[in-house]
Parts: sequence; structure tokens; C-alpha cells
Amino acid sequence: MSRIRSVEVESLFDSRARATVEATIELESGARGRAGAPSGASTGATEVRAFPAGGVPEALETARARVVPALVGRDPRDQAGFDRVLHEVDGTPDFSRIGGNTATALSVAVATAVGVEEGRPLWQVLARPGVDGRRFPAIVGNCMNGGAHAIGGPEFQEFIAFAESPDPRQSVAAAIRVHGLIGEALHRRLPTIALGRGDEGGWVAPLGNVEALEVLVAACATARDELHVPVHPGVDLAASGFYRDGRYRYRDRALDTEEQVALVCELVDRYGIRFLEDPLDQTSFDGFAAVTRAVGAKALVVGDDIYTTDVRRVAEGAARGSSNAVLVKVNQVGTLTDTAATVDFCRAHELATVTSHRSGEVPEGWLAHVALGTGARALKCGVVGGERVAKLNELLRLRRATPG
Ligand code: 2PG
Ligand code: MG
Repeated sequence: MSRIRSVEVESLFDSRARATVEATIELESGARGRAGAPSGASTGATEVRAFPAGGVPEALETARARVVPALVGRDPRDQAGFDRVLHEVDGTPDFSRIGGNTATALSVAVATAVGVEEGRPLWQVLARPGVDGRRFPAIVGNCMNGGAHAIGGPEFQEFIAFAESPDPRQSVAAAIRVHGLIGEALHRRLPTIALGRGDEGGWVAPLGNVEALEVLVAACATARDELHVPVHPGVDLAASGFYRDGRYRYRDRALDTEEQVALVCELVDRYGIRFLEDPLDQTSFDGFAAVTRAVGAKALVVGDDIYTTDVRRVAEGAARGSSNAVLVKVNQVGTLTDTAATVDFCRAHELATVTSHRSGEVPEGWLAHVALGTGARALKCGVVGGERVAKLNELLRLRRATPG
């Protein structure tokens, strides 16, 4: 039962080559845990602040002066106590003094160190009551990018392959195949256009939302036929990104909430969408509820920016029937303990959880452990790019370690 011997925080780069924070925690036994924190581009208004006002340099300075001394000597197994200290030292409601990314890196690093010391995988250290690690998450793979993650693409932020086999080897293969088929289809359709990739590795092409959906739907159908894996279209509209002054602003028109609800429900029906994230602005609990009433039996209606993994906002959504699923991002709330509170609430209220990456990621696999340990319905982590594949590969390693 060794205690925390040392805590180090350093700066390193995420997949957009922007600076972020990495933490390394060593226990008296010599066991070490290390974790880096990711960053979003389409951040929800109620997320904790990723960094203090002075950015990563101030985050490191504050951590070394105030956070580290409060952590050395603690029992690393007391995750709740560890995370409470982070809140106490910070002293703000949104981690604006120490930064949510510092908190995330430290919180995950200490759990990782405990796993190393005990010879257990991280997911077991994180496991919520009743989770045995045998039910693997579906894969939510971003195949085409728009919105804040791409230049010149559609307004909707992500066109997704939602691969639902209970065997992650099949789901991962299906999501990868859909990404590849979309690349081929775009080359055929736009032979003289130089195609690009967005921040999450999805294709970027000068297409409208409906055209992009059509390409996605066809690729999912082909992958289903070829691989016999249930893989269906999904979309993250990230609608807060194009909602201004009460209207959803598309290139050619502006819709009010009622019209946006009607449009989204029509797209779900017409294209067989099974994963629908942020169809409305982050303030629209009632608009979300209207969508969930209409299509919630056929699709996962997932709240991201509306909840920002905050259990109080999720509780409000649950009371109003706003969604049937919740996106879970550790650095939206800053600690594993806050994340666990949200996950436990969801499990008690029959809301599915989807563990999610950020658009600026670190090339690490700990997110796969969070997904497995929290009994997530799906892992949203992209399809291509080393920082995305690191999570898929880790999930495959976890599957390999599971008997049967
Ligand atoms: C989202 C995420 C991840 P970001 O909106 O779901 O795909 O994007 O990390 O930019 O918030
Ligand atoms: Mg989102």
C-alpha cells in the first residue's frame, strides 16, 4: 500500500500540435502512471476551462506551486479524495485556476499508477459497480468532417460510422472499412478536387450536408454487405456551432427550432440514422426532448455540448426527456470522480453513455479503459490517425485479454 512519492507535470503536444498538459505520478513502490489530456475545438459553454487564462505555462506553474505539494504523500487508491484536493486547491466552479486539463491528466495518471502497482488493467481500477469488462462498447467512427473540425466542408460537424457488433474486432474493422469506402466514393465523385482530412481524420470534401449523408449511407450499406457487421449512419451536428440569434444558420437558409427539429427527424427517417448527437443548440433542452420523442426509439439521441458531462445538467435533461444517451468526456468536468458521478447517474436512469475523445487528442489509449470500465454503450474515438487508432488498438488489446 504505497503512497504518492512524486508528481510531475509537463507540457507536450496534442494532435493539432497545440500544447497540453501531461502528468506523471510515481508511487513509493516505483509504480508509475502517466497521462496526457486532450482539447476540444467545439467546446460546450458549460465545460470547465481547459487551461487558466495564461495557458499551459500558467497551468504548469500553478500545478507545481500549489497542486503537487497537496498530492504528494496521499493514498493513491483514494481517487475521490485525490480529485477533491484538485477542486479544493482550484477553488473555482470551473477549474479556471488550475485548468481542467491539468486535473484530467493528474486524475487519470494516479488511477494508472494504481493499476500498475496492483498488476491490474486501468479499466478495472475505474470499473463502476456491476461492470465486469465483458460487454464491449460499439464504435463511433468519424468518417467525414465539417463544422469546426474542417475548412470548406458541410455545416454538420461529423458523419459517423456507428458499428455495433458485440465483438470490437468486427466493429473496428467495419468503421475502418466505411472510412475507406467513403474515400473511394469521394475520389470517384470529385475526381479533380484535392480531398483533405479534418481534425479527427475524417474526409473533408466540398459537399452539402445531404450529399455527405448520401455518401455515408452508401458506404455503410456496402460495408454491412461485405462484412456482415451492423454498421449504420450517425451524425454529430454540433448544432451550437451554427446557431446564432435564435436560428440554425445554413449556407442557404436559417431555421427556427421547430423547423430544425422537423429537418433532423426527417433526416433520421430518410437515411436510417442510428446515432444522432447535438441536433440542437446547447441551451435547447425542449428541442432535444422533441427530437427524442420523435426518433428516440430508432436512434441514440446523444447530448454533448448540452450536458458537458456535468451531472446537474444531465439530471435536468433526464427530467425533461431531452435525450436517451449522454456523451462523456473526462476533461469537460476535469476528474475521473466527476465523470463517475455522471456515469452512475446515467446508469441509474437508463441513459446510455458514450465515452468520447476530443478533436485535439493525445496518442494514448486510456480512453478505451474509461469506456470499458464505465460500461459505455459506445466509444467515440475516430477511425484514422495515430491518436485515434491508439484508442482502437487499446480496445482490441483489451478484447484479446478477455477470455472467450
Ligand atoms: C465533439 C468533439 C469530439 P470537440 O463535438 O463531439 O468529436 O469535438 O473535441 O472539438 O469538442
Ligand atoms: Mg459533439
